[in-house]
This record gives sequence, C-alpha cells and structure tokens, in this order.
Amino acid sequence: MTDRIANQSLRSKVMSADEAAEFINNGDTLGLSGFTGAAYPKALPTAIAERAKAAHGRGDAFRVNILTGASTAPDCDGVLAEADAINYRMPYQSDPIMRNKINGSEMKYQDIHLSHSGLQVEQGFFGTIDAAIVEVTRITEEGHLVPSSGVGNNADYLNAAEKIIIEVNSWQSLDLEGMADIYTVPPLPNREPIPISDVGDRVGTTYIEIDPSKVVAIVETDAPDRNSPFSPIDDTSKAIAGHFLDFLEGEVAAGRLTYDGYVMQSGVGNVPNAVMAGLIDSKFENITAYTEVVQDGMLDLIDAGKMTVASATSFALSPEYAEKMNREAKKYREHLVLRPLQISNSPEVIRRMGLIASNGMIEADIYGNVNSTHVAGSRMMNGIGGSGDFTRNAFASTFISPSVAKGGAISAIVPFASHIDHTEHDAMVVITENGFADLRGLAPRDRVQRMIDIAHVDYRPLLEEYVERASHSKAQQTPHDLESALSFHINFLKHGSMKGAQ
Ligand code: 0RQ
Repeated sequence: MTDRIANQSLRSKVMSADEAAEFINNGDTLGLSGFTGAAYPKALPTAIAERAKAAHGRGDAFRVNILTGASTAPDCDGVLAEADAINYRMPYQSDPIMRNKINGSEMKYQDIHLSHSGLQVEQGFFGTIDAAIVEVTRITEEGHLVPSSGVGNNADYLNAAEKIIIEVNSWQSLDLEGMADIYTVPPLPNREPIPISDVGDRVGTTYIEIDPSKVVAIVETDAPDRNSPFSPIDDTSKAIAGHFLDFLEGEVAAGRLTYDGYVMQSGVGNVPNAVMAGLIDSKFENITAYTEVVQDGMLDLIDAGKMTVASATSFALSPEYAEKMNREAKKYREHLVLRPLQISNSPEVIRRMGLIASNGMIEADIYGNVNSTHVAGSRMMNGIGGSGDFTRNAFASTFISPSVAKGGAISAIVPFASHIDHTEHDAMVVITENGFADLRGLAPRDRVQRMIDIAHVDYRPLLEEYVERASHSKAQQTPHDLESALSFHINFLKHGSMKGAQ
C-alpha cells in the first residue's frame, strides 16, 4: 500500500477495482472525476464495464448513468460505451465509440453548459447520485482529498453521492498539492459574490472535504492520464493564428486592450497552440488565462516569462508536457490554479475578468450564428463544453476554424447554421485562414459581406447567390430564403459535398 493514504481509518477500505465495482448496480447514477483526459478514474470504469458485459452475457440488464466533468478517455468513456453499459451521459464527451453510440441511438446524451452541470446535480435533476468515483493524488491525515490533474465537478459529486469510491493514483505528482483551490458556491438563496477579482486569487482550500463514512472503497492505481499529442502546426493553423494576433493588435490600436495584462480563454487544439506560440514573440506581457484547461502553450508562455498565472479546472497536456508537469509541478503550482468547474466557468467571474474568448466551431452562418456541436444539424460531434460559458460573458468572443473541412467538401461558412449553440448576439468575431470578420457594431445585413470574405474562395459565389435570393425576402432585418437556407447541408447529405453534384 502506498503512503499516499495518510488517514488510518480509510486505509482499511483499500481493495481491488473488481471488488470495488461490486458496489455499483444496474440503474445507478455515477458522478465521475475526469476532464479532457485528465484526472479520470483509471481502474473502476473497466471493472464496471466487465461487470456489465458479464450481466449482459447472462441476459441481465446492466446500464448506468454517467456524469463527469467533461471528456475522459478510451479506458473510461470508451470502455463503458463499448460494453453498452451507459444509459445516459452528461456533459461534454469526445470519445469516438461513445459518439457513434450516441448518434446510433444506443445511449442518451445531454449536452449542457459546463457551468450548469454541478449546479443541476445540486438541484436534483439527475436524481440520486448513487456513487462518486474520483481520482486523487493523496488522502490527507484528516481524510481530505487532494485533487490530481483536474477538479471538474468532483466536489459536487462527492457532496451529493451516497457512496464514495476513491482512486489514489501514484502516477500523479505529489507536488500537485497546493494547485487546487476548492471554493463552494453557497446554495440559493444564500448566494454571495464569488470573491475572485484577479485571475490568480485563491479563495478556498487545497483539498476537498468529504464525509468519510460514505467511503466504501479505495483503489490504488498507477496509470497516466490520456494525453493526446498535438499535430505539428500546419499552414492553415498558422494563418488563423496570425489573424487572431492581428485582431489583438487591432484591439490595442483601438484602446480596448493594452500590451500589459491581456486575459485569455482558449479552447484546445492546433490553432490555440499556434496562437500561444505566436504570443511568445509578441509585445504582450503579463498575460493571464481565465480558462478551462491548461495547455502546452501556456506552460511555454509561463517558462518564457510571458504568462504570470492561469486559472483552469484541469490539464489538457500532450504526453511530453504531462511528464514535464509531473517533474516540475512544484514550480508550476506558483502559476496555476485549478478550480471547481462552477468557478472556472462562472459567468459572474468571466464577465468581471474582461477576457477574450477563443473557441473552435463546426460552422457559422452569414449573420454570425455559430454551431459548435452538430454536423449537418443532427450528428453530435463532441458537445458545447464551456464554450457558451465563455462566449456569452467574454469582453470579446472569437470563433476560429479553417474555412473548409473534409478536403473542401464542407464549408465552415454557410447560409444558415444547421444547429445554433451561440447566437448572433453572442459571437462577435469569426476567424478563418482568410482573415477575421469583426461583427461588433454591425446590424445583420452589414455582417454578410464580412462573413463571405472569410469563406473559402470556392464557396463565395454560392454564398453570394444565396444572399441574392434572400434579398427578395419580405422582411429585411435578417433576410433568408427559407426554401434554400439549408441547401449547403442538403447538398452535403445528398452528394457528399456542400457544392452539390460535381
Ligand atoms: O474531424 O478529425 O475526423 O477530420 O471536426 O476539427 O478543424 O481539427 O478543429 O479540433 O478545434 O474541433 C468544433 C469540433 C472543432 C471543437 C470542434 C471536423 C473536422 C475534424 C475537428 P476529423 P478541427 P477542432 C471550451 C471549448 C465545442 C466545445 C468547445 C469542439 C474535427 O472545437 O468540439 O468549444 N468545440 N470547447 O473535419 C463536419 C464541419 C466541420 C467538421 C470541423 N463543418 N462539418 N465536420 N469538422 N468542421 C473552452 C475551453 O476552455 C477548453
């Protein structure tokens, strides 16, 4: 047994994952740790999946409801989905097997704003939380839990659950202790302002307090987080990042931003990585991030002395940077704060920070409505994640995407978005490799040309033809030709390309 379980009475609860999985029953609702591949339970999901498979083999039902922080990993969401062990799942996911099960109607998925997820657990919308299964780096003498590489909704699940199963992962650095800042929002009607006014403010504890009598099992693990490597930055990402930096320069020139103290929020992926690489050589200093996940580029900015502090709820690091974090957590914890999701994504705090949000998208329409989640209106890709929390409340909200997907068969700029996650009232700036469309201060009709200018050159004539048809609409506030508003998507579904029959 490792010395990571300092509380004597809890030591008696150590057992194997298979033994711990016996506490989980058909129909249970489980609150799991885990956020973008970090801090998810490494052993219990496989053990539960095996239990489900054995039950199915006997002809018995076995399905559970899974609530998490966000996406997890193949050995969590993946194994459970593959075993048909999930009835319902919320919130964000990005697992390919799970995605197919969701779109094939083999499990239910509810995609809600991440800032709402913990709140709705508290409000009882998911019924009784039968068990919380949470990974930690250490259990203290007092029986408090020290979070590992992410916090997510852990405190909400541990608080609400009837039973608690803890995974103590010795792969996670002990030096992570001190990075978490656990602050709980008092329940309504006793709300008070969240006392965070600077990105790095610490207002809570470094551990999560639990009721030790609820702990039924502790499982020891030693497995790495699911860390995906970033692909090398390609020309398209570089061009989008360049336009993003031009946009920032424009904000400085207009007096809305200074080179000292830019507050960023950044989605994950190639383009945000290229933006962060660009910031290293820029005039921006004392950058901070009030965001959802800590990425490789942020560690580089910290190392370069360009970023002072980042607030997030978990890591989303490549394997190389996860190792670096494990080696140098003592240094990085001076610059990083990991908060519960209700705080990292709090609309109140985001609005106060005056940050610039930057997130990916599936498509945007000519008026600036953005679809982040559904391909051709019906097929779930991942989920809205925290993009809505940040987009609605940022000082400036940007969306970034290559202008085409699937080798040019899909345009990211369409006449009418086939699903809308962020309305024209929320999205402010849309950026592709062709430039940025700043929609602020513009009435709908004045936005159209800016959006066409950033579309792929192959799609501009088709968009112009649509605008001409729409111009005959009886009502001119937001002109549409409803008969052909979804023609791009219909072409894609019928002919495999938004351009239509080739
Ligand atoms: O699929 O890999 O099979 O080719 O989507 O696309 O261009 O690599 O971009 O990784 O940023 O993903 C919206 C999905 C974009 C993501 C989305 C296909 C494309 C490719 C990936 P392939 P890219 P990204 C919270 C931040 C919602 C949640 C969010 C996302 C794959 O950004 O899930 O914002 N966002 N969280 O081919 C069909 C289209 C497509 C398309 C792209 N129009 N139609 N497929 N793809 N556009 C805040 C934080 O702080 C973390």
